[in-house]
Amino acid sequence: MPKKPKARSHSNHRASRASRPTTPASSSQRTYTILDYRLERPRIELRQVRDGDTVRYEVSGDLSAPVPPIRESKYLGKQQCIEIYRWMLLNRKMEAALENLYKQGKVVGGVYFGLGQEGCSCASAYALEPDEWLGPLIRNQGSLLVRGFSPRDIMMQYMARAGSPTKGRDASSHFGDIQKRNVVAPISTLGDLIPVLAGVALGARLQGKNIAVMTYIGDGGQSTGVTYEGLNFAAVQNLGLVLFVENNLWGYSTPADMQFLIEDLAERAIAYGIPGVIVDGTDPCQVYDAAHEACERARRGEGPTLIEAKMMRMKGHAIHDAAEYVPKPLFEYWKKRDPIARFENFLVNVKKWLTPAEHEKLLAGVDAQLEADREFAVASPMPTPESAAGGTYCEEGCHEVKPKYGVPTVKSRKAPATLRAESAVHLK
Ligand SMILES: Cc1ncc(C[n+]2csc(CCOP(=O)(O)OP(=O)(O)O)c2C)c(N)n1
Ligand SMILES: [Mg+2]
Repeated sequence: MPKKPKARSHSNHRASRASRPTTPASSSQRTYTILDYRLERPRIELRQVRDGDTVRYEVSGDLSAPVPPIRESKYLGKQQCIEIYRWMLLNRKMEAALENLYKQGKVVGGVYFGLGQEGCSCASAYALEPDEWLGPLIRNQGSLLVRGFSPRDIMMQYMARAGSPTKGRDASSHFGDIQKRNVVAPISTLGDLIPVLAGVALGARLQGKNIAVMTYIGDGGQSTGVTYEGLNFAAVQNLGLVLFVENNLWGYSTPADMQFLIEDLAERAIAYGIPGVIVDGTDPCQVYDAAHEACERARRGEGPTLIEAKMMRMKGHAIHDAAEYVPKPLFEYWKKRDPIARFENFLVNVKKWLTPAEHEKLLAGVDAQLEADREFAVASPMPTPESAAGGTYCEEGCHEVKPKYGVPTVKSRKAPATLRAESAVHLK
């Protein structure tokens, strides 16, 4: 029997708010708490400089700060860390293969990369249970791998092959799987995934189960109205939404410094009355720990969490963008904080969980898998012209939506007399 969600009274609900202020009786000042897992707080600023008609950015701050170590996880053991590392490698090497396929003219449309963000994508999705849900964005190809899509699925999708998840009818990242992998297809309109995922959590609750649902938004997309609406809805309904704000310092060519004035986007959690957490997005252990704690909170029916992951988009917005507007010293600073190189050092040299020989074997295994998938994808056929009118996401008959977690626990009821009277007034 699925566990029934705990009934909650209004007052319980208020008490569970994790970002409630503390106000000493003698003070008129309130303080709020934002958990910050980072071992380093970069102090770097960008300044826009105008030279006639051209605009460029200058960077200042402590660019020679020492690189922080990986923060040991409270929850992950040896095997799990190695698994996450493998997903990160597969993510990076798959994207390198996609770049080559693009240069060979085999990709239809553009290609998006998550270079520098692999630790965040992979370690966050790793915290979900198989029956929970993910709503990825363009930078989260690593999350897709963790949820069970293979590199060949993603390669075929970009090459618009008949065997791709959308059968060659969408050549970009708009694909998911609501039957097996519980992945909601990315929605390009930034922020729109948030209310959709909140709705998934609500649907599961109506079927008697509190689940964690995870989605992402960038530093730019976080300022959209629908982000506010979706997260606020999840907050007041105590829905198990885990929202990763991937602050990669750029939205297209606009630096984060020109998008918002607050220091940390996690601070916005305070306005929703939910916990806000900051992690170093280049440290998979920090990402996982924050994601795991947020998922556990979600499963207890305590509501959403906003996690800001700080990192850097190490390429342009997509393959067409050479990112020349990004100051070179900023790239150099973040290159030293490469998530894969640092996690490798952690596993091989610090923890000694992988011998150099085991590490080589792991790398060779990833390369072999990618080569086999690349060959399969390249050899796979394009869709036939006569199939063009078929469905992109589904075929006739697949619209039947069955409850996944149980029979809905809410039956249709007659509205209370007060509500009926109210709607009668509105309708006049
Ligand atoms: C509502 C909306 N506005 C604008 C766009 C166009 N757009 C696509 S990606 C992007 C930049 C997003 O930046 P950010 O949210 O920081 O994510 P990142 O690309 O850095 O991961 C914009 C403006 C969009 N897709 N949706
Ligand atoms: Mg961004």
